Amino acid sequence: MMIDGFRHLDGYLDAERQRAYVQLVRGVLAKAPLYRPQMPRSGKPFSILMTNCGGLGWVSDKDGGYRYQPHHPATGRPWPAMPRAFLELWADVAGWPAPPEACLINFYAAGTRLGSHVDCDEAEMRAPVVSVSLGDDAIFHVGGSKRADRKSRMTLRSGDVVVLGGASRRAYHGIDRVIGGTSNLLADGGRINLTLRRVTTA
Ligand code: MD6
Ligand code: FE
Repeated sequence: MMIDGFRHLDGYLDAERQRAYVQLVRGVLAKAPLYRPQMPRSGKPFSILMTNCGGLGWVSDKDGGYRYQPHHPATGRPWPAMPRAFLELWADVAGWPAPPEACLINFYAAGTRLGSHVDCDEAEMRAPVVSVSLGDDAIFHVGGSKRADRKSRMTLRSGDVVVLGGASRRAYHGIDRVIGGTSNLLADGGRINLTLRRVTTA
């Protein structure tokens, strides 16, 4: 039984909208380049690259740990504005009255993974997180509120949207593997994941 509040909207974005999203992401990257975050304390580099758009962005480094901040850690500049299409997607699927404040952009080269985690750095934990997959297929897992809870696994394909709301908002989830050569959307392969988040309770 899948945890309450989890939704997988299979094929939500058609090919044309996927291409439009990639162009929007490229526009963000031109102002806010991908960078490699570090684990808190150990300073171990992430295997995925990140950037953000919106008023706040999620960052992590050795000394500061996991947090939201209004500027890019490498350039010091404010994050680029969130594209209107991302705000509209949130309005269409999130079921939450306030707009998202952060869009974390993750880039995965083929073969990379993201360890099991709970997104819990947001003050507003009642709002869902909305996720968009672009590019190569990924094996995604979602379990329960305890790390050891039984996990369900599914393939996230380009154009899929996932909503983690309700109880699933506090569920462990992650990416086991990105499978190279499964999509032509990104010229150089790999996978982009967008996660739209409400951060503050204001
Ligand atoms: C990914 N997604 O799909 C990683 N987090 O690459 C997440 O970590 C995630 O898909 C919160 C809500 C939905 C997600
Ligand atoms: Fe997550």
